[in-house]
Amino acid sequence: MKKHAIVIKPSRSIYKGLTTVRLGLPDYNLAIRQHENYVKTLRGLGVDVHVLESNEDFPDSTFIEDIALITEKGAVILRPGAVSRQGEVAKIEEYLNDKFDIVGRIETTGTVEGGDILRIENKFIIGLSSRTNREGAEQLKVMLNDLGYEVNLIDIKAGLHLKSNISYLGKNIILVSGWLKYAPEFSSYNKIVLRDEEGYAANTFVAGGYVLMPKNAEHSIDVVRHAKFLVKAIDISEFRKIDGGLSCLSLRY
Ligand code: CIR
Repeated sequence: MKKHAIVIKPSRSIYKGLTTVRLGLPDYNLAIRQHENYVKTLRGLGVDVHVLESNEDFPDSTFIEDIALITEKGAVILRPGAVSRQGEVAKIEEYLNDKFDIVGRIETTGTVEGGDILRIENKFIIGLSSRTNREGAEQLKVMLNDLGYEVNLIDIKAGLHLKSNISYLGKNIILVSGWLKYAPEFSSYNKIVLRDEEGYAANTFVAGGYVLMPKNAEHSIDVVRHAKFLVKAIDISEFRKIDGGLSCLSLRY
């Protein structure tokens, strides 16, 4: 089980974050409180969380998952497809350099965002999206294959990232919504399917034996509990306003 996480505090410019939804502008003070609660919740579940100071020049920099990938065999520095996010990498690279064996970097003109990298046991599935291009995905595939992991690529049919609509909960079970419930690439998994209106709740992860779920996704929480999982619900309303889900707020390893 992943026992460690790195997070970055939200920046004051969070209201300028990229978004595809019309839920209003995030409130900085509330985002800070929700972020503190996210950290507290993870710590309460036994995760050792390292909190990095905010990266004020970058409104989306709290979504640290998009910038790097950490595996038990080494880390990869990613290269976001969103041009406004590419400068986020320097600060994280500096931090990770000291702590991890950096096995590679996605080089221009390849792009990969962590939201498009789904890990299922020893397999990685990389989504080709508006943020992750084939060149970047192929670069990452070579690096991960060299480390001994299996890698498959999948075309994203809808949503910002692959993981916007899917998470792996363990024991061959995936949580899915939207187009992914029909994707043949996932036909061999047992599925917990969420309603499309709460599709964002499919972006999550397991920590300390609990599935983290967004607080206002009540139907989804019931569905996951019904499937015999323990659920910890937390409020991330301010991050949702700029397309952020539970997984993108931390880099877990
Ligand atoms: C962006 O558009 O890049 C941010 N506003 C949201 C990133 C969310 N990242 C993720 O789901 N992995």
